[in-house]
Amino acid sequence: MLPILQISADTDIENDYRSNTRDVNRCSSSPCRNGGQCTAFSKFFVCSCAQGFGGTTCEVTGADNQVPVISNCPTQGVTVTANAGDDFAFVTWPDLIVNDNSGHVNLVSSNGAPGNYAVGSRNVRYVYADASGLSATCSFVVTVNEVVGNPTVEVSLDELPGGVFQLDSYPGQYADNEDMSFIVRSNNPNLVLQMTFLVLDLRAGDILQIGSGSVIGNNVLGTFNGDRAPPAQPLTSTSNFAWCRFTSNSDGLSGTGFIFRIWKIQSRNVECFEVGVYVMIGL
Ligand SMILES: [Ca+2]
Ligand SMILES: [Ca+2]
Repeated sequence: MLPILQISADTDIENDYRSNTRDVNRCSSSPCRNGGQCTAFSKFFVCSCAQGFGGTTCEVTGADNQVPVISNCPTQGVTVTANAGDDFAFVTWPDLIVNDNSGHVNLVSSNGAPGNYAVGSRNVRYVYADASGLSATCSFVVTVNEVVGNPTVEVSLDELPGGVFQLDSYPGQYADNEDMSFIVRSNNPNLVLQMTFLVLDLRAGDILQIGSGSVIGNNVLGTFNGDRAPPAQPLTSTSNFAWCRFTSNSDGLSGTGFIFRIWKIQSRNVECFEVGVYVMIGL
């Protein structure tokens, strides 16, 4: 930490330039006391005082001339990616470690704290000061990035040749960081949809969710991952819409995904009216 520079009283630099400057070494009289380092200018000198000394000539003892030090400011910034579908994310950073030679620092101001932040970037700034008013600042940028997910794909079951719903990568393994949402509808509002698993091959943390209706995330009929066998009984929607959302994590572990068959039935009636095949393409 650099000591605070103390400037002598005669600091009229402009006049200094205008006058016929005599070649006088302003440090020749060793004006800086208590071990201070003198720097000479043509009409004044500057003392760089040793720790614990202050004043123009370092004559003041017991002075605090050391600014506080913040040792873990995240100057490179803090960046978080929001969960899929969210326009905010929880952002946190370590408690700042602030030290001062006096042993005491106070938080003067701050404009941020760990918590939820909206998508985008903003500056966060902390200012700490010691009892002498010497301050240290930690500023950094908090950034929340939005997941640019695939748009929800809505299809009519009538358009589907065969009723099989599967990842386009099947039988290969699905990729990391997938986030796909689909809505399947029957064009007949009097019919509901029934779904039966043919394959369920996911790894822990990779999740397939199936629900009733046309709002992704509402009226969940089942949530499946690698730890859970597919249900023996079909899943049945309560309207002519059903949705599914598949997300995979970033652990590099994947399976072949899933296949399920979708049927249109009359409500509370297991009679099959029609079967379609749907293969997810181009996601
Ligand atoms: Ca200090
Ligand atoms: Ca995985």
